[in-house]
Amino acid sequence: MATVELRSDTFTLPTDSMRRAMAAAEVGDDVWEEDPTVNRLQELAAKMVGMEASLFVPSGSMGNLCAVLAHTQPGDEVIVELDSHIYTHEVASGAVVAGVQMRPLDTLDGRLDPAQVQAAIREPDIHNPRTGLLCLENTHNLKGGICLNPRQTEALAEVAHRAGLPVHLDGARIFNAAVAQALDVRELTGSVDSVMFCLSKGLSAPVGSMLAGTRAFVERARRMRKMLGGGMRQAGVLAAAGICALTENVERLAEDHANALELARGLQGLPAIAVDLGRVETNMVYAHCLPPLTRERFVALCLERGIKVDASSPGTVRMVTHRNVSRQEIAYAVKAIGEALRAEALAAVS
Ligand code: TLP
Repeated sequence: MATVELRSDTFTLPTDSMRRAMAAAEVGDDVWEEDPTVNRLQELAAKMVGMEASLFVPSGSMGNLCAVLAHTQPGDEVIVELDSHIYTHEVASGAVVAGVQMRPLDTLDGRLDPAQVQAAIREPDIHNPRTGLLCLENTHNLKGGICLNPRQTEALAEVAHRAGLPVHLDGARIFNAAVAQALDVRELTGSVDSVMFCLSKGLSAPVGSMLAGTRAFVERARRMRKMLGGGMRQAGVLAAAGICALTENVERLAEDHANALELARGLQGLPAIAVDLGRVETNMVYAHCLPPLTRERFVALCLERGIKVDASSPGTVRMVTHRNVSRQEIAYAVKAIGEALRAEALAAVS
């Protein structure tokens, strides 16, 4: 039985052109900043997001941590959204490694409100931690791949900047946000001080993320990357795939978004799950399991039919579309999941 891999866009496999570029890559020692392919990727990435410079990092998590380290002092407070990846899925690295305290703010859909951020900025007082950074996430993973638009990003950045705070954007899927809104990505990054984005998700590179900002910020982040053990040597073989990711695979993200909508439409209205079509803005579909259907049972029903879904959040199941899931596989998943849930519903009443 063929597998339909919907657990994450991190499962994308490198393209043929990436493999060719990797084999042919010119390389050097990147800790010495002498890998020409890494340097080319860093220049390209910085230009694409409208920043002075960028740094190739092994993962999105390391990129976010380097940003937190480079922007803050130990004891600072960092304003984050309650369900943000930085707060929930990075093993408390900000607390452990950067020595910062996270200040999580709850939202309905992942979009922080400027007034809420304003209210969370600490007054200078001997008792208070110093607010040191605002982190945003676009697209917002746990809230369903929801996008911030340029106006929302600017309004949030303005509140932070007025208080002298830098803004870091976890833009792991910032190109999904740009493509979904038919924008140049710079419209989403122009008002923030640093942005991390992943090459290894929908863009299909095997490894790596970029952290971009001012030249001075990137130099601080480079030291932090070295401290964390992320200084790589002949990393040009990986950077070559990253260049393909950015030059060949951005526009096609629209196909993933169309597939996610198709999947959500097909699952909507099935017994025992709830899918909010209004939240399907990019490449993710979250299905809430309604009792008596449990998340574990839903995952098992899918797996019996060769469909792999992600059950890492309580009560919900995540399905992510990407380059290695075709429209035919989406049609198969809709049909197979529909049949399974209808059979379950029938069994429950008989
Ligand atoms: N997200 C992964 C898992 O860690 C949940 C996924 O499968 O979606 N920011 C955001 C918004 C992310 O979604 C991720 C990865 C990261 C940062 C971290 O990137 P990596 O996995 O490269 O460390």
